[in-house]
Formats: sequence, C-alpha cells, structure tokens
Amino acid sequence: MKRVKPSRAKTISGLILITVSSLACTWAQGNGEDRKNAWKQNVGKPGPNGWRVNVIQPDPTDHGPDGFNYHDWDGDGDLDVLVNFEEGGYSRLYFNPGQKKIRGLWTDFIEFEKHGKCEDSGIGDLDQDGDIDYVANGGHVYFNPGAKNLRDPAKWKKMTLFRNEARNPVVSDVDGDGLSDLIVGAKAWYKQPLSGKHYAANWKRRELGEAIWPMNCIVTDMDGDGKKDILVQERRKQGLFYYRNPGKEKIEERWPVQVIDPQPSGMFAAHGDVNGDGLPDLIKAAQKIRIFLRRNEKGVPKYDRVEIELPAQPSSVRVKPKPKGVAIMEMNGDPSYPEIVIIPEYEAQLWYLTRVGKGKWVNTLMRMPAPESRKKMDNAFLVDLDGDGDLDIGTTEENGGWGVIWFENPGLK
Ligand SMILES: [Ca+2]
Ligand SMILES: [Ca+2]
Ligand SMILES: [Ca+2]
Ligand SMILES: [Ca+2]
Repeated sequence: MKRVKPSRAKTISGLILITVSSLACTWAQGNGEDRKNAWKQNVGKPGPNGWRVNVIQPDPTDHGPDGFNYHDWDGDGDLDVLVNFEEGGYSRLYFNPGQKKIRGLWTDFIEFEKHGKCEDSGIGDLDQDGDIDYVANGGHVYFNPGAKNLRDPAKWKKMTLFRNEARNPVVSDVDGDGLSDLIVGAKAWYKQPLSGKHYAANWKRRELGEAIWPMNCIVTDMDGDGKKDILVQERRKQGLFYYRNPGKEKIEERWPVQVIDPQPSGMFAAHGDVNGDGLPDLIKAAQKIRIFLRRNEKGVPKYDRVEIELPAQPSSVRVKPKPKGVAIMEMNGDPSYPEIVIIPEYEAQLWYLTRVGKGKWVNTLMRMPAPESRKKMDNAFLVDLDGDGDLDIGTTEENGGWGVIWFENPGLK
C-alpha cells in the first residue's frame, strides 16, 4: 500500500527508529528468515478458543497480496478465491481444494496475464454473459471466458480502461439500465455499453466526485428514497461520507456529497444493523472503534455515536494495535445482536465486540497463535471457505510471510 513520502529529517529519524526496532526484533525473534517462517510453525494450529489461521498461499518474498475476492468460479459448489499481488504485479485465481484438504495450501490456481503494480481488485459481471469477471486495480478488466475455458488464462480477454491506480473497483448498475457498471477509486464510473463490451473505447467515464484514499465504496440506499447511493470511507482527510444519487436525469453529473463523520485517519468501515432495531448502522475502525447507531429511517441519516476502547493485548504483542479491518458477524450463538470483528493492521490479535446493553459493547480477543508475526493485514472478508455453515474470515497479510490467509471459525462448541 502506498505511503506518503515523509520529509528528509523524518526519514532519517525514521531510519534510526527502524534500525533500533529491527535490532530489537532480531533479538526477540531471531533473524529475518525466521521471522518470515513464523507462519510455518503456527499455521493450522487452534488457539485456546479454537480459531485457526490457515494459509492459502504464503508470501515469502513480499509480493504483497492485497485484495480478496471470492466466488465459485468453477461451479463445483465451493468458494474459490481471486487475489491480486501489489508488488508482484499479478493476480491469481485459487481453486478451493475441497473440505478434506481445506487447511492445506491451495496449490491449484491459474495466474492471469501480468497487469503491473496493483493495489486492489474487484469482481462482477461486466459483459452481461452471467460469468463473473475480474477487475485488477480499477482499470484492468479480465472477462471470464465461461466454464469450458475458465482454466486457460489466455482465454480471459483483458481490457485496459486506464493504467493508474484506483482503489475499490466495484461492479454495480449505477444508472439503473440493467447493465452493471464499474465504479473506480470511489470517484468515477464507467458505463457498460450496449454492445462492443470488450472494447475500452466503448466504456464512457463519468465523474462522481473526489475521494483521496478510499478504503470502502459501498453501494446502498442511505436516505431511503429508493435510489442507490454510494457510501465511502476515506482515510486521509474526508472521513466517512456518501454520494447522494441525484436521480436518472442528473445521473451522469457529479453527485452531491453528504458527510457522516469527518474524523480523518480511520481505516475500513462496515454497514449493517448491530443493535437489532432493523436500521443499518455504521462502524469505523479508528483509534477507538466508532459505532454509529442509526436513529431515523428516511432522509439524511442521523446517528448516535458510541466509542469503544481497545482491548488489552497478550504480552507477546508489543505494539499499540491499530484497528483496520471490520465486519459484522454472528459469533456467540446469541442471534439478537451480531458481533463486530476487528482486524488490527499489524502485530496484534484480532478481537470482536459483543453488545451487552444499550450503547455498550465488550471486547473478546480471538487468541490465535503468533499474532505478532502478522505484519500487515487488510479488511475482513466474511466467507464460509470450508463449507461447514459458519462464516470464516479471509484476509491478506504482507511483510510477515503469511500471505493469503483465512481465520477458520471453530463454530459453537
Ligand atoms: Ca469452486
Ligand atoms: Ca462476464
Ligand atoms: Ca448501467
Ligand atoms: Ca466455515
């Protein structure tokens, strides 16, 4: 993931800090080689609560897996996973090995024609043939050739709309003409043409507005007027906001912006009902977890804000956890309220929040092996990979060697 270039003075003091902390790491964990191998000692081992970390594809040389898409591409009934590698500059579709081999590495995969450095990816049907296509980095679309040719990467026709980075490619019918369009960078969209769908020149670009560094781009009706709006969480300056759908006549113009939470520097957000009143709430992974409880059904959304402190981490964790990924999921078998799962960005344990009263949530650590060895994680993607009926949590890990991983839900004992 791209970082802002610090000033030279900051770079030098940063270097000293990095040197000191890497010495400390060397002291604590042995050499870098060992550090990258921590996953081998801990993969598939259950923690005290039964949760395991399984590896689909390790990342020994920092190719930086960064996007996690799931779908049953080969139609055999289990969910396959398509991942882009930021530094590696390629994408791979991993076929689910089936329940018996599910905890092992997924060695059956295809790799697409290289697209170059790639921060993010998305999926959806962009040529209206019913097969789910793939979008790398916003601008590179790979059209699914259908069941017969699925495993031949050369048969996935590649169309490049643009080459620069654009996070959060999202496939959705923006203008309501029945054809899925492509939203890129939470700031613009490309309209699916009526014909010649595999030719970039036929895809017309329309601007929505500005989004500096969008983490989420969620298409949903925010104000209850029956038109789909676009909810964005931006991490640098803009905070949490949505573009209000202006209606058919003005759909190709820029969309008006409604700010929900201007607090900058939050990471991912999730959208769904967490207090059982049927209204969709919002959660933002920030320094403290921010929960926005929706008060009104229609009109500009109004919320009551609750902030939850972070849990104490185990002694092996030496950093202050930075909440990054977030998802709403049922964890404890009490169906009245779902839990909220949090993935810290680096070197800390995952945890979840359980509602215990009006405006009150408590934290529970998920106690999986070696949290300090996972150096850089992403959002929480809920998906039942082992097909046992409960949701597991997929994500990617960079810099610690773990690579493409999933946290296996032990279910209720
Ligand atoms: Ca499958
Ligand atoms: Ca398709
Ligand atoms: Ca459309
Ligand atoms: Ca499962």
